[in-house]
Amino acid sequence: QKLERALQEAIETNQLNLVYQPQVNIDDGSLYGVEALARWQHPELGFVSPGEFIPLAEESGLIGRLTQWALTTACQQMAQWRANQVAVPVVSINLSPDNFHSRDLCQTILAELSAFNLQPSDILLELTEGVLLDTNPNTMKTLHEIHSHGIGFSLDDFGTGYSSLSYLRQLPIKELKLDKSFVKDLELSKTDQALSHAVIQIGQSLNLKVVAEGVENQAQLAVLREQGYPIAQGYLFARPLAPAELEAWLERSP
Ligand code: G
Ligand code: G
Ligand code: NA
Ligand code: MN
Repeated sequence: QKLERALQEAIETNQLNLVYQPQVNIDDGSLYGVEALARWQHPELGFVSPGEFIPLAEESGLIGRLTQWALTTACQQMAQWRANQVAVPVVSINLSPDNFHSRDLCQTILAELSAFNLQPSDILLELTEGVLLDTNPNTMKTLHEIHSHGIGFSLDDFGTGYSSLSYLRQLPIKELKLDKSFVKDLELSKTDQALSHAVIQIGQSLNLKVVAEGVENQAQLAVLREQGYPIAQGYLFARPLAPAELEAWLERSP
């Protein structure tokens, strides 16, 4: 309850910030895009992890405002990078299932793009299976409405939980993210190698971009490259970075 109040205040007073994790083209190491991830540094409580405050935002009905804040902040940052000729091709923003219950999610997103003079292709929206399992009638309608404006979706944490292949038929998805649990022991586990292979096959057959998450070492990257993965994200390349850190990272990268 106390934390809930604090989170509400954090959203209102801009106490949250976004960090951006690079996603790299495996071929040449160039930047494919970045994923925006929320961080919360509370003046007394210190660092509160998103694993704690995102579920809290979802349970307490604050997720609509948190997402609105994330959309504004990410779009503003993207516009600033564009103005300063910092080459960030696209920013991925995480959405929660409840965001699709709002009747004006699509309008909200279009308004942010317009306010910062961005194109629909400048952002990508990350969905989790929770969105797909949702039986709220507004969810599919909103998803297709957003898609009709040329905004793309990425399916996060692919391969975990209940994410099923039939979603790939129903949904306007352009990207899959292989969950990091499959990458963790990839260089050691024949089973995980078989599974990551199956996922890239699906992606290639359906013409989807496939991003491998949680890549931490060269051995994992070698397996992914061999299997034909085009894009990777993980500590091997960079942790999630503050904007100035990302700019410095870009100066050093190919
Ligand atoms: O950054 P980290 O990997 O610790 O994030 C933990 C979890 O919080 C991940 O599942 C991530 O998707 C989620 N998360 C981080 N930032 C946001 C956000 O802005 N919105 C939503 N909905 N989830 C987020
Ligand atoms: O649920 P989602 O996939 O959005 O969560 C991304 C989370 O993974 C973030 O909290 C981010 O900090 C974390 N992350 C990013 N790169 C790595 C990595 O290489 N290894 C591990 N273990 N976690 C990572
Ligand atoms: Na994500
Ligand atoms: Mn993920």
